[in-house]
Amino acid sequence: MYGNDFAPLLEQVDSAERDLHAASERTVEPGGELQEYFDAIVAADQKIEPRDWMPEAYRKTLIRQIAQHAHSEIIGMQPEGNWISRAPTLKRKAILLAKVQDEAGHGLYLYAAAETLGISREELVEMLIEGRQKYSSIFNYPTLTWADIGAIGWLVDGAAIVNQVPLCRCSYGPYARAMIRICKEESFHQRQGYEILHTLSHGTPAQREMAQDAVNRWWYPSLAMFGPPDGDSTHSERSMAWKIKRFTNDELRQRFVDMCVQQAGVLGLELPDPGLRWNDERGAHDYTQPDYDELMRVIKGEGPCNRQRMAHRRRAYEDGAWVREAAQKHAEKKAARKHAEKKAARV
Ligand code: FAQ
Repeated sequence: MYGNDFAPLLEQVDSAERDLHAASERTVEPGGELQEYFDAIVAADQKIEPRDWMPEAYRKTLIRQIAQHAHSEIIGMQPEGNWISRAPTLKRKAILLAKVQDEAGHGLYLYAAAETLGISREELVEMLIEGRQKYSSIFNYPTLTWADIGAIGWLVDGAAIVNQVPLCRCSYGPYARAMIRICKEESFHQRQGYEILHTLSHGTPAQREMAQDAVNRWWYPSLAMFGPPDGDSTHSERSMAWKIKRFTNDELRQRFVDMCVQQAGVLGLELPDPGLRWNDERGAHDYTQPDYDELMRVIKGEGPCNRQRMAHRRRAYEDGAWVREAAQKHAEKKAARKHAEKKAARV
């Protein structure tokens, strides 16, 4: 039922994990300048770790990308959370609840990975709330029907996996390790969305129509998730030289299109692109590009739901202030008690 493109993605994650272990057993001879050592580690496909020297621009790029990724996971809970109380069955509700909780977990791994670069979680959350850091454009579109939950799983999680499997080989150790764990979970997310759409597309004519409508609305925003075309991508060249990114935005977008065509066939749904066709010469599908002006407008805050998403996030942050204060006081009391016990044991 799933088509044949899911297993290879998971195999790639397993292979990245094996290579990560193997690389940690190879030694790179230290010596020379710090920059030379950094370059040698990256060239040898070993990992830069938090204790290692790294160029300031590398550190800043990682903070920007990992933070944007973490914020996306947390804001991404909103469009799906919208359907938890309206899921059609108890089973669907339990699955969706678990998925949304997984996204929260991904956000936490990623904030923790960013913190290893010398920035605190409080600073990162404040930067999001003040609009100084971004989150993925995709989460500024509304979820109008239950089929949108299927389309998010299939297309949005699908695009996320295609983008993130190569990040399992990122040169920064904490990010690469977080991505291995996240990708294993994301592959389930994609399957659950696919399964929702499969059920709807094989249901009543009204259900089928709902599934097709959702795919029509989510297709181009999902293509835009991969970022601007290579010619307009400001960070790709440098990020690829540092082996943070392993493929360009356009390469990954193409990979996603090729994967979806086969899976749409199994679903019996159409991808809403009259220009979509196999190109023998390129060994890939030709397709219509998403509207990149729309992408830029959404990134700048002009998407259909930007204001709503940010208002909700700010409110949640303010409402949670008492929990953070209570947890902080509890931690202080615990530390003081431990300190007193240690002191008493010494006398
Ligand atoms: N949205 O030079 P590039 C998920 C910005 S997680 C917003 O090409 P780069 C799981 C970019 O930041 C989805 N902004 O940038 C889930 C830069 O701005 P700046 C998130 C975008 O970094 C599923 C400028 O445009 N995934 O879905 C977007 O080399 C379901 C120039 O672009 C990640 O974050 C965009 N779509 O490449 C959760 C993966 N595209 O900072 C819940 C990690 C570009 O200069 C439910 N990130 N920009 O002002 C990446 O792989 C990269 O950061 C890219 C962008 C590929 C997104």
